[in-house]
Amino acid sequence: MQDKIIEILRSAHGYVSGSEISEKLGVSRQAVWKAINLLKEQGYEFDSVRNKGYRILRAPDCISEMELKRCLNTRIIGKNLVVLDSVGSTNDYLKRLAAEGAPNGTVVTAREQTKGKGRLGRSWQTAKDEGIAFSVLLRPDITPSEVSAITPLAGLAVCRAIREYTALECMIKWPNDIIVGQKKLVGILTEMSAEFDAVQYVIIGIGINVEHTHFPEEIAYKATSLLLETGRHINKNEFLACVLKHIEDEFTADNLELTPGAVSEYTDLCATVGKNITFMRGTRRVSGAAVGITSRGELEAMMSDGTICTINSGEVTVQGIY
Ligand code: BT5
Repeated sequence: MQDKIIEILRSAHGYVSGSEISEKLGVSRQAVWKAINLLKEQGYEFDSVRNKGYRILRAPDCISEMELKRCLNTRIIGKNLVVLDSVGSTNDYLKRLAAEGAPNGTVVTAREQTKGKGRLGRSWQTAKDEGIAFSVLLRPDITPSEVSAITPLAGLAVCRAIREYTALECMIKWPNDIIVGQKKLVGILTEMSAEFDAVQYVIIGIGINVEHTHFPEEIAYKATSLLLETGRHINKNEFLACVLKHIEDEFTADNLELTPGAVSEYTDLCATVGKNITFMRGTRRVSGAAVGITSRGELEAMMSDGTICTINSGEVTVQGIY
């Protein structure tokens, strides 16, 4: 009923009285009043005038199921949508749903994560309503060796969405960060469940810093947010819908390789390519120059002897970036 009330108020020019709403919905005025109070709790603000009725002043700033659904323009990604107030990790929550058979494209997002995860046991900080944290479930028909393209494809989609929505010239730090200048704006954590030679599902978890003006001391030197970079507040629901649309456009192809066009776009947006890097080769840390990206999303490095080495995972340190 709450979504219907919002629809009625949005399509009206001016105020709509409680009795008009209750008539339209076939419910009591008391029920309308209760629903309006619930909407207030979710962050909606109304102007209510005696003898005139209600008018929406403001939709919530925070991620809200109703607002996000209103903005969504996708066919698959987010059609099954779970919006939580608080969760340990959206990736872990979605893993449980995936095990219970949740469909391809299911999205879990939360206003707050209390145990947000980075890679290799590291943590991801998401204070309430400051960032956007969400996870997308994919059930692609691929083998585990093809999974390496997923994080770069997701990075490309998020980078495009940020550029389109905010005009910010963000770049990708291979394989899973989006940066502005030398600071991290977005982190991506891809996890998969595979059996023998088949991938059962993949979960792409994405954390975007949006409203932060301060970060905990240990990451303050290397973290940034959309607000810090643009000086502007954005509508989080509209922006997340835009990111999900770009993710859908990237992941609806059967083949999860980067097309030649995507390789060239990624290379242009990749802050790692063209830089000196160090990375682990077996048990040794070696250095080289990042020269390109393969169609599987791997990083190519030229070694001092002129040979090309392909890196598909692990820690890469880029000279000049955190
Ligand atoms: C990542 O790992 O960057 C992956 C982050 C993925 C977060 C999303 S949020 C939704 C979903 N649910 C989850 O539980 N996780 C995913 P990594 O490359 O390992 O980077 C982690 C490191 O980034 C930390 O050790 C910190 O140094 C730094 N860091 C933590 N929080 C940050 C933040 N908000 N902004 C910038 N840097 C941060």
